[in-house]
Amino acid sequence: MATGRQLSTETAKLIDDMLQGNARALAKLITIVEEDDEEGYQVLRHISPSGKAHRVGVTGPPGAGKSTLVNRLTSFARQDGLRVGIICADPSSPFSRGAVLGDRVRMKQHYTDEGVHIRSMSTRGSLGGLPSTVHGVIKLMDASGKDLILVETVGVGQMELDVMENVDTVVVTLVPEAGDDVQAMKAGLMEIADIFAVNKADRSGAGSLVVEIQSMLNLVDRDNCWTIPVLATQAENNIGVGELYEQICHHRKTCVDSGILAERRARQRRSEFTAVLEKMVIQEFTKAISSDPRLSRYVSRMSEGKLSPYEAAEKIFSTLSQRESRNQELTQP
Ligand SMILES: Nc1nc2c(ncn2[C@@H]2O[C@H](COP(=O)(O)OP(=O)(O)OP(=O)(O)O)[C@@H](O)[C@H]2O)c(=O)[nH]1
Ligand SMILES: [Mg+2]
Repeated sequence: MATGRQLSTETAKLIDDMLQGNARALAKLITIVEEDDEEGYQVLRHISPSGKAHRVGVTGPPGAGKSTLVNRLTSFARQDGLRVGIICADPSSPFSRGAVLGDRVRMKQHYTDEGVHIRSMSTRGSLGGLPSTVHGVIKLMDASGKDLILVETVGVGQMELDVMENVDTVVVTLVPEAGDDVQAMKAGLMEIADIFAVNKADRSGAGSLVVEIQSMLNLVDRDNCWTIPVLATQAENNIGVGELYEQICHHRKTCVDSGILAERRARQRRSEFTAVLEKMVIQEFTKAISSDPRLSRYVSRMSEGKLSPYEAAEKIFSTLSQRESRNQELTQP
């Protein structure tokens, strides 16, 4: 990571265009950030997101109706005059095969709306969820002036935690018939949900699931300034989605007023800082190791099992630290 490097003129122009509201420039910048290389790093370094956008995660089991809900929520937000960014997980996971095509159909009306930017992201690299670059994409959408950013994830496992790291409000979508899967996921979902939507409430069992979640919530100790609502929705028929939209806005306001949003943002900044630092350190070390036969030898001996990974890392770390302090002594007047 050559931190001193400047942006290429071409990318600098894209950033200018994006700030003027150019959707193609935003799309291109997202691609650059998704690549997760030097240029992507430079883009994220040069943009300054306002942090104004409300980031909402919509998560839940495959096929729960998340995209249909996102589509409906987008319509409500557009009626309020908000500019919307949508990020959805690409169907490289076996759960959501064909989702992109499906999402295109479900979100058809918004594809031609200039106030809406829809982006599917590949799930490569992270199990079942969005890649780590999702945070960068959220920042780009924020910098481009979106007021609401909806992030849809297929919520199984580690994913919910990733979503929570990057958003302000988490909507967990469940369906009546999900049965045992839901049972297994519930404990984890209780921890992260700010709002529950029991979707497909046109089917039987929705009412009892709402009651069940409410009684489970009574046992969980969460922020006392926010009571987690459990709503029955029918995304398909646009029933209950208006109330969900209102609760999302209400949650935002509560978080701002109580200082919870500031806390969440501080946590997000810390984790971003750690991630950037980790990446820099690893890149610097990798470069130093490959250009120094003595250090490379530690790595080979470690691979051969002659040195433990701990010993190899310690030896390399102390060699490089000593070298750094010698350099500092030499450069001191
Ligand atoms: N009966 C009923 N079907 C619904 C409702 N909402 C969505 N669906 C249907 O459920 C199916 C899945 O909807 P999606 O919105 O693609 O669900 P998803 O959670 O985004 O799915 P993945 O992204 O593949 O995990 C579609 O056929 C929808 O038409 C609802 O309220 N009731
Ligand atoms: Mg979907």
